[in-house]
Amino acid sequence: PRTIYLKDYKVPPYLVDHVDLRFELFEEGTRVYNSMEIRRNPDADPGQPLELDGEGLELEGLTVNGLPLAPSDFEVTSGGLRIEKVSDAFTLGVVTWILPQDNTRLEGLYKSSGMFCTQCEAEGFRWITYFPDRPDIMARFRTRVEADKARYPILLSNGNDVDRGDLEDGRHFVTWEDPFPKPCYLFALVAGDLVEKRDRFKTQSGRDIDLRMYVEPRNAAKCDHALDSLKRAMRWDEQIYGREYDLDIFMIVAVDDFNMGAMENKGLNIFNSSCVLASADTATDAAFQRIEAIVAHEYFHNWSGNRVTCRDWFQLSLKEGFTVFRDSQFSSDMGSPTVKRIEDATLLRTAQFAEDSGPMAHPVRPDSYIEISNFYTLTVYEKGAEVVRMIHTLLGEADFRKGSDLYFERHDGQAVTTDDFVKAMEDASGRDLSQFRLWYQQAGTPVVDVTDHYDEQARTYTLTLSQHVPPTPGQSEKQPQHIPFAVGLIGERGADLPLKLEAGASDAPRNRVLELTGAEQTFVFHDVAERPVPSLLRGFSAPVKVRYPWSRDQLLFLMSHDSDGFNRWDAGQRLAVDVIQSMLGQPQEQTVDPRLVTAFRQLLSDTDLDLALVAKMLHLPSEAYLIELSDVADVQAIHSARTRVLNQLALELQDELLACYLRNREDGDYEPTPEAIARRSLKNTALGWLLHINEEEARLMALKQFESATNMTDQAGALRSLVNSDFEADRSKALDAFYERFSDDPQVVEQWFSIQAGSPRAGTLPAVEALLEHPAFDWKNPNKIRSVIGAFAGQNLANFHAEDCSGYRFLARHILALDSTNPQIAARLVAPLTRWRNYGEVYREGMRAALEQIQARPDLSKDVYEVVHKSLK
Ligand code: HT7
Ligand code: ZN
Repeated sequence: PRTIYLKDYKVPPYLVDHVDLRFELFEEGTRVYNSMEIRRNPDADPGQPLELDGEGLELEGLTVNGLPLAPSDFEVTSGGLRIEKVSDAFTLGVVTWILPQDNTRLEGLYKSSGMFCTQCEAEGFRWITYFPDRPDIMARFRTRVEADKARYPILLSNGNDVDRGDLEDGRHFVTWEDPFPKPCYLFALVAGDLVEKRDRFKTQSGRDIDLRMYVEPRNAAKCDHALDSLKRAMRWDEQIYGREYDLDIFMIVAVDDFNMGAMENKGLNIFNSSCVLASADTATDAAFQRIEAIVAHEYFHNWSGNRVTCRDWFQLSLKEGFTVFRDSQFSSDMGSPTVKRIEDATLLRTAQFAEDSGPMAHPVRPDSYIEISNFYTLTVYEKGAEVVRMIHTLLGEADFRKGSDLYFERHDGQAVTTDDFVKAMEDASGRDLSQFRLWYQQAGTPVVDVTDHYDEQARTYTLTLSQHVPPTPGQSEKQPQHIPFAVGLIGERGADLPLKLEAGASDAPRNRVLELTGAEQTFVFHDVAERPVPSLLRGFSAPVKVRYPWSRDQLLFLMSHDSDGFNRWDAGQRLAVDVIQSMLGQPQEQTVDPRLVTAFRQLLSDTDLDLALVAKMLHLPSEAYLIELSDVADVQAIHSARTRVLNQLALELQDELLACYLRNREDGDYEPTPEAIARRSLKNTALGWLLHINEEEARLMALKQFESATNMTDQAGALRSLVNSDFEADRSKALDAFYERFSDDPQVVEQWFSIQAGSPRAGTLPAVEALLEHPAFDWKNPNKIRSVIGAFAGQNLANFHAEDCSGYRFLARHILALDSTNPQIAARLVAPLTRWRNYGEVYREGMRAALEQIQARPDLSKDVYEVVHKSLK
């Protein structure tokens, strides 16, 4: 397969101003009529041939200005269509025949539960018709959809519906016109027998927007939360970014078969059902929060992505990093900012740091790719969002807003680069971000080493920060980056001390963002009356690893005194990591440091603390994070050490856990408010811990909660606790009852699958293999694959990394089977094998053998080839 390089970017030789599409949808196939108004690009070298992308298309007709082209005037190539000689401006007509009903890749036009739908990002439009499928071609689209009226009463596309009517043979049509020029990756079409839920939104300038949500009839009662979230997002984007919605209609559609979470098609967002449908009895708190965030994310793309789009796919983070940053600000404003920050940092430190130190490591703006779908990564999305967040920190709220206003105004209707984004931020603020740009160019997670010195005589406290960025594939030498490093100093009585960078300064802040730009820098704080404990990288102000020789006593002190909620949590995590790591390979009888027990006892008993923060602090670091922290991971040893710590804590704190459970049980109607979510989280964590040690009273409480729960968080919480306990009879009874009750709800069945496949106790390999044979499992549905195979390989690490390597062989076998039906999903499943070099020998060899087995298959898709090949290099 061919590698595409950023350095080879050239402006397109031809532009498309207008596209007229007509879809004739039939059961046996779809005919697509495509008429494009094309003209030569005055900025490109003249005399170039016209090249259009196309995959899996049957060409039925080709005309220029209405006249058929002779076969000798064009060539159908493996990836498209080439016309050697064309005039400066002309209309090209293309007719193609495609088979959406056989499309299992879920790219282009396909069928999901009887409805037609599309997914065109990144390169799906080429599976629909011949077209220059690149984001810097922005055209106006007019789309006429024709289909059988009884089967497909709802026919949708982007923009406004401008015409509709009946046709012969029980068919009908609707014509849609999108006034905004857009790249073809934002094109969408939906046809189906769907119910419509309507709502309205009045914009800040007083325009009325029609909000419409389309779902299968059985899901009609699951739309309210998404529509409410949408209205909150629309209001928030007006207030915080001054962005108003631009069309008269905004549509959301839910589909069951979808490769990712959702898609921001102009005016017609398409969602994976699991990321948009919710009701109290079927969706957990986590799902409610995820839906609010994803609905907002897709809506925010209307400006950050659609009105201003990417010049090429190397610039993906331009829209994704910025939009994730915007959605995280939104979630933070809707709930608890500290908790949101903890969640974002956990994801980054567990999974993005792993990506950044593995064979697929790439910069936020990659330099090359084989298959762009493989670059919808945590680095592009989450690290990209952190990069925007650091700009926000460096510029401050007001200048950041000036920068975003300038960016939207300057580039409205254009396809631009991450550099254009940074330039707008520089121009609006007057700051020089030249060194900062390295965050887009250098892969790898910077490591910041911190040393300190307190001079009692001089009353100075000196912090020395040094940084290095480890080598990554293709980048052996790195330069120092521009790192905003927020700090505080905490005095003996637990208060923040003033931070004076000059002696005698008055009104010193108690929180400061130090700007680390050199390889090593020293910061001296004056008038420091007592030896402080440093609070480093407050709020996780940069996506870096910090190394400082904290003592356990210092961590305990930070856990209870740091005014920065994030660092309070972080101190607890570091302490727990230290304790678990010290138990690796130790005998069973080895006891846990009593100071950790005392700290957790305090957390459980202190009723004045912020409940949401306590709920987070009670979570021990995950096995995945402990693996990421190891140079050579021994998964079984990590699993065993972590389990022993959990068991001992639970045994010692039984009374407090029980009291916490009882205190946080609430009656009344379900509400997904931050306070109620925190209570349920605390209660279910306490229950889980108690069942982990097979506590009989907790067993009865779990059974009662399972039987009487009025919401899915409590129902699934009780089920998960039972499944993770040794009460085998209760576990299988509860699993059967749960399935019986919810078997006709695909989203709940997916939870049922993942609770089992992700459980170290219930999800042994034979049990997981049995789930794949279950009648509700469907190899064509990515959610089902993720909920069984993804949950097993991603969460159930003790069983996946079985020392006989059976987990790896299982995964390799299914990746190979999926490669021919859905290469995007197959390639994503390779991820758990890619970091084989960081594991102990048994694991390492087994993972490598699995990768080699996959690599040996001839005709691998580009998707799987790229990940496997780079992993073995
Ligand atoms: N921008 C969307 C990306 C997406 C996608 C990419 C590749 C293959 C399938 C896909 N479905 C959606 C989603 C987003 O970030 O908002
Ligand atoms: Zn996005």
